Order: sequence, then structure tokens, then C-alpha cells
Amino acid sequence: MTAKPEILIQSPWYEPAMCRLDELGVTHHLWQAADPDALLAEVGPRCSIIGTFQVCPASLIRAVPNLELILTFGVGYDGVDVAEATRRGVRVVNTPSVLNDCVADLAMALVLAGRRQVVQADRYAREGRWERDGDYPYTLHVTGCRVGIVGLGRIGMEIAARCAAFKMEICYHQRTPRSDVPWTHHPDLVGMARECDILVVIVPGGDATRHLVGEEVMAALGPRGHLVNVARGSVIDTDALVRCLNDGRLGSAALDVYPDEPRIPRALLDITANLTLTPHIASATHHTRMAMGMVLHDNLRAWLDGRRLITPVN
Ligand code: NAP
Ligand code: 8YV
Repeated sequence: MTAKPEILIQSPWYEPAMCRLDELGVTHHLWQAADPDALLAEVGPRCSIIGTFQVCPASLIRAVPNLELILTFGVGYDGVDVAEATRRGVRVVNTPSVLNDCVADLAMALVLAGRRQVVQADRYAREGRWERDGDYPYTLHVTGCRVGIVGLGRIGMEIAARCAAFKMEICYHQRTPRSDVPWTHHPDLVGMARECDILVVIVPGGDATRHLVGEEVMAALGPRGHLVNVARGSVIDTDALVRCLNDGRLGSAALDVYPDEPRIPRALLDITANLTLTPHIASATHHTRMAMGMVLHDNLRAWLDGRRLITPVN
């Protein structure tokens, strides 16, 4: 019988799925170690696999000299140094597709929350203001709006399907036009924003998309426009967002992601009138997190059986 491989788990993910890795290997829980450096020095050389909740810098890759495979929990892998992994012949797998519906659902919740001011209206009701001050002010329409999707990939397509059910006029921005959709492709994001009521951002993070949505895009979306970000915090210029929301150049925004998670900048927390915040929960249902975890499990099983990886990144 061959020995089970040793797996270094850098950071934990959905426990009921993560613990299934124990069927396939011997796991070491780095995040629970009293002295992580000591644990790394002790077990690092024996491990051939790293599991992570999306964080794997070059320093960790180098600290595991016999590394062959990185399992990263999430579709976005901007927190994993894939270039370093590739240089060392280390394969990386992620968890695409199984979270598309879930993330698209939350994107729509943030569209609705922003346009119909669900959170603000909740506060108004609880504070007794309906009785004291009268009816809640009018909000903005959702059905039939013009929506621009920034990144019409796997998740963007599910968001578009939901927007279509809301009878919205759909257009999109990304580098390559799609030949399989009837919607208008805008190579110029500012130009698209000018024509939209709502912008939903769902591109990968990383250098190529850093501050893709800047002040000019926000101003083009305008004082009645609503910006939703379910992609990565780095994609939006947060300082510009604060300025545009405070001075009214942008109507409203709703964010699930931030540049330095889990910290949310004070300036964002202070904006309550036209900003809705969720703590990176777009894929965080039991159903989806289990499915994501099993994608990693299935990849590892395939790897150990000498079969092709199911969802390779490199
Ligand atoms: P995907 O299928 O690869 O789609 C990404 C889309 O973005 C593609 O259509 C791509 O088109 C476009 N894109 C890439 N780089 C671009 C650029 N520089 N400028 C403009 N458009 C660009 O990815 P996905 O599975 O839909 O996931 C997208 C991202 O969502 C993930 O990488 C992750 O960061 C984020 N996400 C967040 C959550 C959450 O919990 N909030 C959950 C899941 C995913 P072109 O290549 O033609 O430009
Ligand atoms: C993650 C995500 O689970 O898949 C991604 O790229 O962003 C989510 O699904 C998220 O990173 C949780 O913090």
C-alpha cells in the first residue's frame, strides 16, 4: 500500500468539505499551529500538496520544496502566485463554475438593495420614522433598466440571465466580444457607463484590472447610477468611489469585496445613505461552499489516480 500524501492546509475553507481531504491524505493545519514557522520547517519538506482559501505567496511555495499541487478554494486565484508555481512545475487548481449561480444571486440582491434602498428602508422602519416622518422617499426602478456587465464570463453570463428576467437592456465590457450573445459589446468602459443605469463588475482581480473602474467611469454612470462590485476590491478605485458617492457624482453603490479584506475602509463604513456593504459572501451558502470543496477533492483524487486535473489553472 502506498503512503498517503501529506497536505499542508494554509488556511481553512468549508469544514464539511475540507475534512474530506483526510480520506485522501494526511493534513497539517498551518493556521492552527502555535508556531507556524516551526510546523512549516518540520512538515514542509514532506508535503507535496498545499490547500488554501485563496492565499499562497511565493514564500510559502518555496517553503514546501517537494510541492506538486496547490488546491485553492475559490475561482479567483489572484492571491496565489501562479507564476512562481508554474516556474517550479507546480500545478494549481481552483473551483470554477459551481459558484456561478450563487454569486449571480448575490449580485442581483445588491442590484435590488441599491436601487430600492432595502437596507436604508429597513433602518427607517425600525427607527419608527414611518410613523414620525411619513412615507419613505421614492427610490429608483429596477425592471427594464439598462445594465452594463463588466466581465461577461461564467458568472457574468448568469448575472445577465437574471437581468434578462428583469427585462433589462443588457450590454457588456470585456476585452473580447462574445459571438454567442445578442448584447452590445462596449470596448470602452466609460462610454458604456454613460449609457447604463447599473454597472455590475465581475472580472478577475490582479494587475490587469486594477482600478479598471475609476472616477471617470463612476462619473459617467452618474448621479442616478448604481455600481455593484462582486469581483475583487482592487478592481475599483475606492478613494474615487468615496468621493463620487459623497459628492453625488455617483448615485449609489453596493460592494461585496474590498482591497484589504477583512478590513473595510472607515470612509466606506461612514457612508450609509447610498452604499450597501456585504462581507464577501457571494459564494457563501452551504450548498455552494460544499460544491466548491468537492471540486478540490475530486481534483486531488484525479491527481492521485494519475488522471488529468479537472479544473487546472496552469
Ligand atoms: P471568467 O469566466 O474567467 O470571466 C471573467 C471575465 O472577465 C471574462 O469574460 C473576461 O473577458 C473578463 N476580463 C478579464 N480580464 C479583463 C480585463 N482586463 N478587462 C476587462 N474584462 C476582463 O471568471 P468568473 O468565473 O466569471 O469569475 C470572475 C471573477 O469573479 C473571479 O476571478 C473572482 O475574482 C470573482 N469572484 C468573486 C466572488 C465573490 O465571492 N464576490 C465569487 C466568485 C468569483 P476577456 O478575457 O475577453 O476580457
Ligand atoms: C471565495 C471568491 O470563496 O471564488 C472566488 O473567487 O471570491 C469566493 O467564492 C471568497 O474568496 C471568500 O472569501
